[in-house]
Amino acid sequence: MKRLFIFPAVAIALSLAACGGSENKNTSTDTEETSATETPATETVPGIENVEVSNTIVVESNDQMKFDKELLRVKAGETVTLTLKNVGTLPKESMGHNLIVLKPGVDVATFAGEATGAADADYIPKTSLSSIAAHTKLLGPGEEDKISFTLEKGVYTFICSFPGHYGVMQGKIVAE
Ligand SMILES: [Cu+2]
Repeated sequence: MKRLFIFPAVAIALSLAACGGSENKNTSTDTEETSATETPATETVPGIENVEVSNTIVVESNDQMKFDKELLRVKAGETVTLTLKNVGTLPKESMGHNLIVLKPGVDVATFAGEATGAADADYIPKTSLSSIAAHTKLLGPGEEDKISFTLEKGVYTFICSFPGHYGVMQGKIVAE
């Protein structure tokens, strides 16, 4: 309940700040504690120690909007062969799947938003090609696609870019 009473005070403080008023003697101290420290460059991926290193990967996708693997571990600098299978039966137009490996540091939500607008390009947004390390084509039921690529050391996020899927269809590839 306290929040309800604090709120108007914050609103007043904000409006004073917005006006650039000279009477800012009560400058709030609570803004200072929000200075977050950046996460370290080497991301740790919980559970990756239980995954075998393999550069030959088969991932299944299904009508439940799921990948059957969410953690992959590969040798950096060597060719990775990845096969994506769509083992579902629903039509491609409503339950198509692909697998896109994003470069480290790419904002997943932003990328997925761009992809949603790229229906005519199988949800591979031409405006964001520089964010993509590798990708399969968009698969309908019973289809599969095999791709080869090489990753430098790092942690990569992979997603399905079909609209609405990336939230649950995503995982990590650790190249080491
Ligand atoms: Cu999908």
